[in-house]
Amino acid sequence: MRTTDLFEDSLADALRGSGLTLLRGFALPLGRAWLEDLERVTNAAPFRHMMTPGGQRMSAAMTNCGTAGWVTDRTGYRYDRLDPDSGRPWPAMPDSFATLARRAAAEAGFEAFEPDACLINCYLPGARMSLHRDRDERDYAAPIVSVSLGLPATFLWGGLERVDRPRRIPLAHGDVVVWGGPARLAFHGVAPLADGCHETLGRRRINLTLRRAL
Ligand code: MD3
Ligand code: FE
Repeated sequence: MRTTDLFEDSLADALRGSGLTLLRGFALPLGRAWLEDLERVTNAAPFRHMMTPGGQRMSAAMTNCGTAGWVTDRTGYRYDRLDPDSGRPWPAMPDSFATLARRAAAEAGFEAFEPDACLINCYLPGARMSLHRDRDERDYAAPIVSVSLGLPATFLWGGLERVDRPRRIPLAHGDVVVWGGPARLAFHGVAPLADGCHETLGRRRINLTLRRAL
Protein backbone atom coordinates (compact mmCIF):
# COMPACT_ATOMS: atom_id res chain seq x y z
CA MET A 1 0.00 0.00 0.00
CA ARG A 2 1.29 3.41 -0.98
CA THR A 3 0.76 5.15 2.39
CA THR A 4 2.75 2.38 4.07
CA ASP A 5 5.60 2.90 1.65
CA LEU A 6 5.65 6.63 2.40
CA PHE A 7 5.71 5.90 6.12
CA GLU A 8 8.52 3.38 5.71
CA ASP A 9 10.49 5.86 3.56
CA SER A 10 10.31 8.64 6.15
CA LEU A 11 11.11 6.14 8.91
CA ALA A 12 14.16 4.96 6.94
CA ASP A 13 15.27 8.60 6.63
CA ALA A 14 14.92 9.13 10.38
CA LEU A 15 16.85 5.96 11.14
CA ARG A 16 19.80 6.65 8.84
CA GLY A 17 22.89 7.19 10.97
CA SER A 18 20.94 6.80 14.21
CA GLY A 19 22.46 3.47 15.28
CA LEU A 20 19.07 1.77 15.04
CA THR A 21 18.64 -0.74 12.19
CA LEU A 22 15.19 -2.08 11.41
CA LEU A 23 15.21 -5.42 9.58
CA ARG A 24 11.61 -6.02 8.56
CA GLY A 25 10.71 -9.72 8.47
CA PHE A 26 14.31 -10.79 9.11
CA ALA A 27 13.16 -13.59 11.43
CA LEU A 28 10.75 -14.98 8.80
CA PRO A 29 10.06 -17.72 8.10
CA LEU A 30 10.61 -18.92 11.64
CA GLY A 31 11.36 -22.61 11.42
CA ARG A 32 9.27 -24.91 13.55
CA ALA A 33 12.51 -25.80 15.35
CA TRP A 34 12.91 -22.17 16.38
CA LEU A 35 9.51 -22.04 18.08
CA GLU A 36 10.21 -25.40 19.70
CA ASP A 37 13.46 -23.98 21.10
CA LEU A 38 11.47 -21.06 22.52
CA GLU A 39 8.97 -23.43 24.10
CA ARG A 40 11.75 -25.54 25.60
CA VAL A 41 13.20 -22.45 27.26
CA THR A 42 9.88 -21.17 28.61
CA ASN A 43 8.97 -24.62 29.94
CA ALA A 44 12.28 -24.85 31.84
CA ALA A 45 12.08 -21.22 33.07
CA PRO A 46 8.43 -20.11 33.01
CA PHE A 47 7.37 -16.50 32.42
CA ARG A 48 6.83 -14.50 35.61
CA HIS A 49 5.90 -10.91 36.48
CA MET A 50 8.99 -9.54 38.20
CA MET A 51 8.89 -6.86 40.87
CA THR A 52 10.50 -3.47 40.25
CA PRO A 53 12.66 -1.87 42.95
CA GLY A 54 9.72 0.54 43.46
CA GLY A 55 7.43 -2.36 44.39
CA GLN A 56 5.33 -2.57 41.20
CA ARG A 57 4.89 -5.80 39.23
CA MET A 58 5.95 -5.46 35.60
CA SER A 59 3.02 -5.80 33.18
CA ALA A 60 5.10 -7.85 30.73
CA ALA A 61 5.97 -11.34 31.99
CA MET A 62 9.64 -12.26 31.59
CA THR A 63 12.12 -15.08 31.51
CA ASN A 64 15.67 -15.59 30.19
CA CYS A 65 18.07 -18.00 28.62
CA GLY A 66 21.83 -17.87 28.31
CA THR A 67 24.74 -17.58 30.73
CA ALA A 68 23.05 -14.68 32.49
CA GLY A 69 19.49 -13.41 32.77
CA TRP A 70 18.13 -9.94 33.50
CA VAL A 71 16.20 -9.80 36.76
CA THR A 72 14.56 -7.17 38.91
CA ASP A 73 13.40 -7.36 42.52
CA ARG A 74 13.09 -5.01 45.50
CA THR A 75 16.90 -4.73 45.65
CA GLY A 76 17.34 -3.49 42.06
CA TYR A 77 18.08 -4.55 38.50
CA ARG A 78 20.92 -6.92 37.61
CA TYR A 79 22.10 -9.82 35.48
CA ASP A 80 22.15 -13.09 37.39
CA ARG A 81 23.51 -16.49 36.35
CA LEU A 82 20.73 -18.16 38.34
CA ASP A 83 16.97 -18.04 37.89
CA PRO A 84 15.78 -16.69 41.26
CA ASP A 85 12.53 -18.70 40.98
CA SER A 86 14.30 -22.08 40.64
CA GLY A 87 17.76 -21.37 42.05
CA ARG A 88 19.18 -23.08 38.94
CA PRO A 89 21.11 -21.65 35.99
CA TRP A 90 18.94 -20.23 33.20
CA PRO A 91 18.33 -22.62 30.27
CA ALA A 92 21.17 -22.53 27.73
CA MET A 93 20.74 -20.17 24.82
CA PRO A 94 19.57 -22.22 21.81
CA ASP A 95 22.00 -22.07 18.86
CA SER A 96 19.08 -20.96 16.70
CA PHE A 97 18.71 -17.74 18.79
CA ALA A 98 22.43 -16.93 18.80
CA THR A 99 22.72 -17.59 15.07
CA LEU A 100 19.84 -15.28 14.20
CA ALA A 101 21.26 -12.55 16.48
CA ARG A 102 24.73 -12.85 14.97
CA ARG A 103 23.36 -12.61 11.41
CA ALA A 104 21.18 -9.60 12.27
CA ALA A 105 24.04 -7.81 14.03
CA ALA A 106 26.35 -8.42 11.06
CA GLU A 107 23.66 -7.05 8.71
CA ALA A 108 23.67 -3.88 10.84
CA GLY A 109 27.47 -3.61 10.71
CA PHE A 110 28.35 -5.29 14.03
CA GLU A 111 30.68 -8.18 13.27
CA ALA A 112 31.41 -10.92 15.81
CA PHE A 113 28.44 -10.25 18.12
CA GLU A 114 28.33 -13.04 20.71
CA PRO A 115 25.23 -12.75 22.91
CA ASP A 116 25.45 -14.31 26.37
CA ALA A 117 21.99 -13.28 27.61
CA CYS A 118 18.51 -13.40 26.09
CA LEU A 119 15.66 -11.66 27.89
CA ILE A 120 12.25 -12.88 26.75
CA ASN A 121 9.24 -10.62 27.33
CA CYS A 122 5.64 -11.77 27.00
CA TYR A 123 2.92 -9.12 26.54
CA LEU A 124 -0.79 -9.85 26.79
CA PRO A 125 -3.27 -7.22 25.54
CA GLY A 126 -2.88 -4.08 27.69
CA ALA A 127 0.67 -4.87 28.81
CA ARG A 128 3.30 -2.21 28.15
CA MET A 129 6.82 -1.17 28.97
CA SER A 130 7.51 2.36 30.14
CA LEU A 131 10.40 4.44 28.82
CA HIS A 132 13.76 3.24 30.09
CA ARG A 133 17.35 2.68 29.04
CA ASP A 134 19.15 -0.68 28.99
CA ARG A 135 22.26 0.03 31.00
CA ASP A 136 22.83 -3.02 33.19
CA GLU A 137 25.22 -4.53 30.63
CA ARG A 138 28.96 -4.29 31.16
CA ASP A 139 30.02 -3.13 27.68
CA TYR A 140 27.86 -0.68 25.70
CA ALA A 141 29.99 -1.24 22.59
CA ALA A 142 27.99 -4.43 21.90
CA PRO A 143 24.61 -3.93 20.20
CA ILE A 144 21.28 -5.35 21.36
CA VAL A 145 19.24 -7.41 18.91
CA SER A 146 15.47 -7.55 19.35
CA VAL A 147 13.14 -10.11 17.72
CA SER A 148 9.38 -9.44 17.72
CA LEU A 149 6.94 -12.35 17.52
CA GLY A 150 3.16 -12.62 17.61
CA LEU A 151 0.84 -9.62 17.90
CA PRO A 152 2.05 -6.30 16.46
CA ALA A 153 3.18 -3.56 18.84
CA THR A 154 4.04 0.11 18.79
CA PHE A 155 7.61 0.61 19.82
CA LEU A 156 8.48 3.98 21.39
CA TRP A 157 11.89 5.27 20.47
CA GLY A 158 12.98 8.28 22.49
CA GLY A 159 16.19 10.21 22.31
CA LEU A 160 19.13 10.21 24.66
CA GLU A 161 17.22 12.44 27.12
CA ARG A 162 14.07 11.25 28.90
CA VAL A 163 12.21 14.39 27.78
CA ASP A 164 12.78 13.78 24.03
CA ARG A 165 9.42 13.03 22.41
CA PRO A 166 9.43 9.35 21.42
CA ARG A 167 8.87 8.31 17.83
CA ARG A 168 6.31 5.54 17.31
CA ILE A 169 7.57 2.57 15.29
CA PRO A 170 5.18 -0.28 14.44
CA LEU A 171 6.75 -3.71 14.86
CA ALA A 172 5.24 -6.89 13.45
CA HIS A 173 5.84 -10.62 13.75
CA GLY A 174 9.32 -11.43 12.44
CA ASP A 175 10.72 -7.90 12.61
CA VAL A 176 14.24 -7.61 14.00
CA VAL A 177 15.79 -4.41 15.39
CA VAL A 178 19.49 -3.88 16.06
CA TRP A 179 20.56 -1.07 18.42
CA GLY A 180 24.11 0.01 18.75
CA GLY A 181 26.47 2.94 18.64
CA PRO A 182 24.68 6.24 19.19
CA ALA A 183 21.30 4.54 19.84
CA ARG A 184 22.59 2.08 22.43
CA LEU A 185 21.59 4.23 25.42
CA ALA A 186 18.43 5.73 23.93
CA PHE A 187 15.21 5.77 25.93
CA HIS A 188 12.66 3.28 24.62
CA GLY A 189 9.45 1.54 25.57
CA VAL A 190 6.39 -0.28 24.27
CA ALA A 191 2.86 1.21 24.05
CA PRO A 192 0.02 -0.84 25.63
CA LEU A 193 -0.53 -3.91 23.45
CA ALA A 194 -3.72 -3.81 21.37
CA ASP A 195 -5.94 -6.86 21.50
CA GLY A 196 -5.83 -9.35 18.65
CA CYS A 197 -5.01 -12.94 17.79
CA HIS A 198 -1.88 -14.01 15.97
CA GLU A 199 -2.15 -17.14 13.84
CA THR A 200 0.74 -19.00 15.49
CA LEU A 201 1.25 -17.28 18.85
CA GLY A 202 -2.35 -16.42 19.75
CA ARG A 203 -3.28 -13.49 21.94
CA ARG A 204 0.20 -12.31 22.90
CA ARG A 205 3.42 -10.70 21.78
CA ILE A 206 6.79 -12.19 22.58
CA ASN A 207 9.96 -10.12 22.31
CA LEU A 208 13.45 -11.53 22.60
CA THR A 209 16.40 -9.24 23.25
CA LEU A 210 19.81 -10.76 22.71
CA ARG A 211 22.52 -9.03 24.67
CA ARG A 212 26.14 -9.12 25.69
CA ALA A 213 25.65 -8.71 29.44
CA LEU A 214 28.76 -9.98 31.22
C1 MD3 B 1 16.64 0.81 22.16
N1 MD3 B 1 12.04 -4.57 25.34
O1 MD3 B 1 13.47 -5.79 27.20
S1 MD3 B 1 13.02 -4.36 22.47
C2 MD3 B 1 13.69 -4.58 27.05
O2 MD3 B 1 9.68 -4.92 22.82
C3 MD3 B 1 12.89 -3.85 26.05
O3 MD3 B 1 9.94 -5.96 24.68
C4 MD3 B 1 11.14 -3.98 24.38
O4 MD3 B 1 13.01 -2.67 25.94
C5 MD3 B 1 10.19 -5.04 23.92
O5 MD3 B 1 14.55 -3.94 27.66
C6 MD3 B 1 11.85 -3.34 23.26
C7 MD3 B 1 13.95 -3.24 21.58
C8 MD3 B 1 15.09 -2.52 22.27
C9 MD3 B 1 15.95 -3.15 23.12
C10 MD3 B 1 17.05 -2.48 23.62
C11 MD3 B 1 17.30 -1.17 23.30
C12 MD3 B 1 15.30 -1.21 21.99
C13 MD3 B 1 16.40 -0.52 22.48
C14 MD3 B 1 18.45 -0.45 23.78
C15 MD3 B 1 18.66 0.84 23.40
C16 MD3 B 1 17.76 1.48 22.60
FE1 FE C 1 14.85 -2.06 26.96
